[in-house]
Amino acid sequence: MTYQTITSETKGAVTLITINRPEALNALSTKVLSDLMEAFSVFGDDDTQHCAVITGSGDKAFAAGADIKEMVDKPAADFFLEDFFSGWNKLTASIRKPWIAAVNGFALGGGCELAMMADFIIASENAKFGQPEIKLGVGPGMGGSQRLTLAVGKAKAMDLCLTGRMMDAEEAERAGLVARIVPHDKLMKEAMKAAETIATMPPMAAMVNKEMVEAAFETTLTQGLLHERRLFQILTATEDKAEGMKAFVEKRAANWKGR
Ligand code: CO8
Repeated sequence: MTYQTITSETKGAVTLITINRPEALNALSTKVLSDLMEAFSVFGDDDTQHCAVITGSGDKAFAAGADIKEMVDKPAADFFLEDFFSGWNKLTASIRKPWIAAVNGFALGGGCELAMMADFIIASENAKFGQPEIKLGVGPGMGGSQRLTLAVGKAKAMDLCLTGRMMDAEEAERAGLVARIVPHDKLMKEAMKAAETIATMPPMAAMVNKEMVEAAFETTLTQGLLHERRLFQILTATEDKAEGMKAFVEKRAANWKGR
């Protein structure tokens, strides 16, 4: 499959997706969204692929936001009638397998929002995060006001959204936005290593663990605990549960069936 604005390659059981518009700091145009939709659909349908990594091409940016040049002359009615940006919600909802954002530089506006859609973020020490949309006369449109607030709390989310300032990798990690910071030149190696580790896990259990954690953002503690317990109980019916526990007792490596 060839794409106009991204590349997608399989490396063993990991799919590496790279936003490839370095001349526009990987700005997220409508075409990037449709290419990502296609690439993630291929990833989801491929039984040999168990984790994905998304990053930005070049050394400077993961993605510097939604494509401002695409929005500058667009009438308000078109934003509404097209339900502009709603495709990003569909994209996120459609990805059932784990995926990691490897943030190599600017992750601003929609770029920060895309990174937050991933299951977790591994950041280069050069990464910079922000929601600077206020400086354009708008606000986050791809989930930033919600996901950032859930990730870092009201105080910092308000600070970032209202001042439009950027947060460096250290601050982002302290705030809980980023899972790990790695040296810039080791970013892809470390992100791929994390993805490869996930890809060695029993695939249904990986999908279910993702769903369990996601539920924490959607529901009450009582409902979430029940949801977790039921999912746990469903996993106990899998061949991989039988194999995983038997392999532990027999002190050998497990041989996953993926069901
Ligand atoms: N969209 C389009 N092009 C961009 C974008 C972008 N978001 N960001 C950078 N570019 C382009 C520049 O225009 C420039 O192109 P050219 O060479 O043709 O002039 C090229 O990338 C390089 O950028 P700079 O020269 O600006 O590079 P600098 O190193 O000087 O600055 C920055 C880097 C600080 C990242 C700067 O480019 C910048 O501030 N970018 C914009 C960041 C931003 O505001 N992002 C938020 C965008 S809006 C959004 O994401 C959600 C909007 C929600 C709207 C809701 C409506 C319903």
